[in-house]
Amino acid sequence: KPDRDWWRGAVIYQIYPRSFQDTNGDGIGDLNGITARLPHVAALGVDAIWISPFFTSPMRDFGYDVSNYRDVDPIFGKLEDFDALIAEAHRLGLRVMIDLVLSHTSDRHPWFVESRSSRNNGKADWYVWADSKPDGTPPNNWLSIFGGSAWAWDPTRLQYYLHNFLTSQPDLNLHNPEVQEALLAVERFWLERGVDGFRLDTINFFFHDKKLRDNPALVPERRNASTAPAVNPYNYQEHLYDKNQPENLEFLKRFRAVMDEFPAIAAVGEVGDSQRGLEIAGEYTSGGDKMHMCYAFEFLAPDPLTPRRVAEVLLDFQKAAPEGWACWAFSNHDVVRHASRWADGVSDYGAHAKLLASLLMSLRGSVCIYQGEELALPEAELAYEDLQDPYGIQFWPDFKGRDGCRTPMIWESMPDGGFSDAKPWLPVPENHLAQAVAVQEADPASVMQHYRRFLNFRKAYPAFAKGAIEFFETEAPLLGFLRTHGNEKLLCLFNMSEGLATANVPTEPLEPLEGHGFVSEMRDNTINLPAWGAFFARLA
Ligand code: TEU
Ligand code: CA
Repeated sequence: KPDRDWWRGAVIYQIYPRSFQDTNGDGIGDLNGITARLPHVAALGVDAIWISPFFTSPMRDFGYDVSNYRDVDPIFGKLEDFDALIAEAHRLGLRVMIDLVLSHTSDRHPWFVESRSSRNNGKADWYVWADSKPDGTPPNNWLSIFGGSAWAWDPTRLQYYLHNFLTSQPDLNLHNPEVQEALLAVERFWLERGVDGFRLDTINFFFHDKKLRDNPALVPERRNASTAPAVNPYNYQEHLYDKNQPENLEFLKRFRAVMDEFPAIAAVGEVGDSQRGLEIAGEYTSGGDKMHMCYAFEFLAPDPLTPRRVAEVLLDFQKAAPEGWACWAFSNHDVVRHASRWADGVSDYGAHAKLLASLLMSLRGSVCIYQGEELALPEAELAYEDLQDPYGIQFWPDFKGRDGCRTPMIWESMPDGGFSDAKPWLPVPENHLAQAVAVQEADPASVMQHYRRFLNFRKAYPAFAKGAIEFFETEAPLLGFLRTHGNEKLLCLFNMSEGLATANVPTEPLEPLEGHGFVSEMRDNTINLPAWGAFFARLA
């Protein structure tokens, strides 16, 4: 009988297909490359993979601009290659989640080509079109995340169209029921093809205010927990009308109803909002009739990861939605790799990476880990000439874009990292080579082996995946919490610093757990944690 609840507390491995493994010598990763490397992913002990978009695309935003939802881009392969990928993943016990980008399409999508061709064609209302203001300026003050107004002028319709991201990523008009039907048909297409779930891109951007009201003026203090760079004015606008609209709940329910026609499908929705992200994530995952999980941005932001911050974020989420379910991540294809982002004051990078991995996988919620994170890869330093990401090109040098976390995966310690025989689409940094999979495979003390060990340890105690969480009053650098599930009560302690730390824990009998890879010293109820140390025990 299918495990409908598999997603709760699942660990999902994110694959960025362009940079995982090239098999046909064009310098770009492909689906066959993913299939070939799945044993590495399975050996880590994760539950599922999420593959960033591989659909037909002009690649202005590297696949997040889709021009055909029902086919594989020739750069990545063919539909048959995807079928083979699923089959191999399932054989290895991995579920497959694909990344659907339903909020916008590419401007090359036939829907948009038709929509922009006149004001009265069959798809005229499939995108968000509006007249200019009398002085010719855009309909309102909404901003694009990637810079400038969220409106672009179309010289044929003599109207503006909405784009929350690039001008080549026009926003679909989900207020139009035909658009909703078309998107649900795409969902069904992939479910019938055998996927186990979805990562849904930018789900809080699906609807805009129909009256196109202006957002409030920019306020500098507004910025918080944002992954977008400070130089971007988008950060300082209060997004009342361009996203997060109430109509979204009904569409998410329709999307869920289709998933529920199939056994054991799950979706993680990406909620991009630096002001109300947790609240919205909670709303979208409550009630059991919308998203299963929401991907929140809190730990992707540059804010240092302190014990207090971890507790605050988890408690805020719990308060916003006691029934909700979050999916936490420290790194992804959009932000500076956390090994570098949180490197201030760190000298033992390996120990730091192991502690963070264990903390992430001990939190209440599901978890996404991003390719290369298991190797503790640092952010790649790229020259302007190497940049591919339009976002980085737009805001350089104040913001360097997203290429630094998208460089190729490192398999072997050789100049191309074992990624490709050709010149890779982004350079392989020389300082990544010593951290190759093959190198870490041979070293039992490596970060990669720690991910394996910890994932294996985590599986033995269901409280990690499903349990409630309760924080202790601990002082920095210590973070402590209890995970409780049925009779199982786990105490988790983390030393988030490079110095020694001492903790006094409850007087109940403690049974220290083993197999997680950390060593600490317990005398009575006093525990001495070494630098970046962790301690796990079962409470009687
Ligand atoms: O990201 C949504 C999003 O909000 C990001 O723009 C984020 O704020 C930014 O990248 C942080 O640097 C998703 C995808 O993850 C991203 O790769 C796409 O570019 C974007 O949607 C548009 O589809
Ligand atoms: Ca290739």
